[in-house]
Amino acid sequence: MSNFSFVPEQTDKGISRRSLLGGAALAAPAVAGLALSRGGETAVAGTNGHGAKHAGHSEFPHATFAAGRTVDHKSNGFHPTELLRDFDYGKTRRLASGRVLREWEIVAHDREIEVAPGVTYEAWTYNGRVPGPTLRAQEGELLRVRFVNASEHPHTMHFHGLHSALMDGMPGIGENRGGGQIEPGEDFTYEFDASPFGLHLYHCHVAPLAAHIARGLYGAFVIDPKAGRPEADEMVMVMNGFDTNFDLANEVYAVNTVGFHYVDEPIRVARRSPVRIYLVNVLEYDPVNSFHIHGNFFNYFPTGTSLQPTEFTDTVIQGQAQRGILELEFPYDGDYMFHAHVSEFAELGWSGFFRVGDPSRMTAAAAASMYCDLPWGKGSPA
Ligand SMILES: [Cu+2]
Repeated sequence: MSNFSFVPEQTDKGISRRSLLGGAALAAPAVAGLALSRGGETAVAGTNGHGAKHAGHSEFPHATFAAGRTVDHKSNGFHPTELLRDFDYGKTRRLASGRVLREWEIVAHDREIEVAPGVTYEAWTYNGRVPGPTLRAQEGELLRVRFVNASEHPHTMHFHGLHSALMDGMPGIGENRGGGQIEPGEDFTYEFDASPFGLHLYHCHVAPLAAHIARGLYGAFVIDPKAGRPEADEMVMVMNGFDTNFDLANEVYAVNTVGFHYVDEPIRVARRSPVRIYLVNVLEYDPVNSFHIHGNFFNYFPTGTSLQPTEFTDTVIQGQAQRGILELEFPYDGDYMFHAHVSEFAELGWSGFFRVGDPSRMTAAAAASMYCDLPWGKGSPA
């Protein structure tokens, strides 16, 4: 693995995430089986990112954790490709006032999930998945979320949005009215108006907060404007990470939990057709995250609270809980990478591809431009 010859950093809690890029990590039990490789081969020194590296069983000389292996989606109980376009609209009924009441039931469970091939993590989940369901409502509705805590730990659901303190999912507030911290076996129903329209999130707010969030208790929360948004192929991307050895730094980075999933299964989209991405950053232990797309630009709507974009760009930075809506179209067929432009995150799983139309119709120039910017395609960093 001399192509990724970082010097392993020893911490008092064991091996750090940087050592994963070396190979010393293979000795760490919590990350056993996690190896960074390129396509069908292990990393080789002296590659130039083009040419000979196209050999191997995979289509691309892309990075992955363990060539030819994927996580067991069935045992995880969720599949990142399906989760991408899975919006949970709950159940609705019309109240006597004529207003729509929208209801969900969310259950917290402790559950082991596989975040990279062979790398399991003792997650805490909403409805058994990480991220939790993408709750979707329309501006002005009355929302009711019955939260049942079937976990062995106390949790809450803290929504971003406009609501009263009692509905804030905040330990210590409203404890005498059934709210605040929800103990194992207890339940509580949050009720609030769908406001403001935009892209929000929810997460547990029990201390230690970083641990409760990092374990997987978060999800996206979409409130559509009354008039809706223009028709598009819509998808949700929750940028997250996993501290698999509990040293307060992440070993695996991803969009929708499974590192390199959208490299192994590129996201299929139609050419010259609107795509809308609901992008949320919930990453713990790192101050910023980012999203960058190759060969394209997008309109960016921070928090989705305005119908006017603030920026036309190819890269956006988000701190934790920042989120925004991206709108774009792909003018050319082919495979287009998207990844964190924090190269370390990209190399540890936060990378993927869009597969536009028929990739066999892409030009040689397009193919070259796709690969020459790979952070791991420039030879040894040493
Ligand atoms: Cu919690």
